[in-house]
Amino acid sequence: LHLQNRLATALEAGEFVIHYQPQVDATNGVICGMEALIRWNHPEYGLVPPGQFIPVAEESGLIIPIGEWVLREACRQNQAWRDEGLSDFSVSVNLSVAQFRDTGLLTLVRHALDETGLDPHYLELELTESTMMDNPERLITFLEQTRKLGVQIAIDDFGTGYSSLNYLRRLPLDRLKVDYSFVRDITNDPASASICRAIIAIAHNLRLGVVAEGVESEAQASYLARHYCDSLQGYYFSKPFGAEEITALLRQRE
Ligand code: G
Ligand code: G
Ligand code: MN
Ligand code: NA
Repeated sequence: LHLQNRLATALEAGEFVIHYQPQVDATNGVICGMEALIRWNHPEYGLVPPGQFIPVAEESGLIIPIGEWVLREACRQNQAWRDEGLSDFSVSVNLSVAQFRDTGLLTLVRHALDETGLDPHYLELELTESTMMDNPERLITFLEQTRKLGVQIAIDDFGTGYSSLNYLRRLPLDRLKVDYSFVRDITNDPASASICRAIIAIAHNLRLGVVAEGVESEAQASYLARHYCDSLQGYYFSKPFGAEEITALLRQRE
C-alpha cells in the first residue's frame, strides 16, 4: 500500500535503476546480449525487486511512463557502451502486457531509438506468451511494424504459456528464451532435459535463435551447449549488475 503511493513519485525522484545481466555465446563464452532488469532503489527499503512493484505499476498504469524510462535508459546505455567500443551486442527490454496494449508503444520505441542514436538492430523486446496471446490481431500488426523497424523480438519464459506452435510459425520473431524452470532441472530430470532439447529444436526449425535463462552450473551450461543452444544467461556467468559494474566487467574482458 505504502509502495503504491510512493511509486508515482519514484520516477521523478530518479529512484529506478536498471541492472544488466549478460548473455553469452554458448560456443565461446563471448558476451552477446544484455537483459535490462529494473529495480527500485527505495530510500527506506533499499533495492526492491520488480516482482514487488511491476504488478502494482501495471494496475495503476504507471508502467507506461516507467516502461518508457526503461526503454530510453537501456538504449542510451547500450549506445554509450557502443561509443566506448565495449558493446556489439543487443540490449533486451521486458515489456508488460499493459505496455503491449498501449497504442503509443511503437512511437515510444522509435523515440527511444531516435533520441539515443541506437541502431534498432541492437534493441530486443521481450514479450511473454500470455502477453502475445492477449491480443493476437494487435500482435501481428505490432510484429510487422517492429520487423520493419529492425527491432528484435524474443518470447520470454518460453514453454510456460500456451501459444500454438502453428501460430508461432507464421510470426516474424527472432528468439525464444527457454524458461529457467526447465533449465533448473536439466541435469536431474530427464523430462526437463527433453523439453530443453525440444525447445531448441523448435527454435532452430523456425529459424529462431534460442537463449536459455537461469543457467546456474557448469553442468547445465555444457549440456545446453552440447545440444546447440545458441546463448546462455544465468548466475553461472553473471548475476544482473548495475551499469557501472557491467562497464568494468566489459573493460576487463576487452
Ligand atoms: O530481476 P528479477 O528476476 O527480479 O525480475 C523479475 C521479473 O520482473 C521478470 O519476470 C522480469 O521480466 C520482470 N522485469 C524486470 N524488469 C522489467 C521491466 O523493465 N519491465 C517489465 N515490464 N518487467 C520487468
Ligand atoms: O524476464 P524474466 O522473467 O526472464 O527475468 C529473469 C529473472 O531471472 C530476473 O529476475 C533475474 O534476476 C533472474 N535470474 C537471472 N539469472 C538467474 C539464475 O541463474 N537463477 C535464477 N534462479 N534466477 C535468475
Ligand atoms: Mn526477461
Ligand atoms: Na524469463
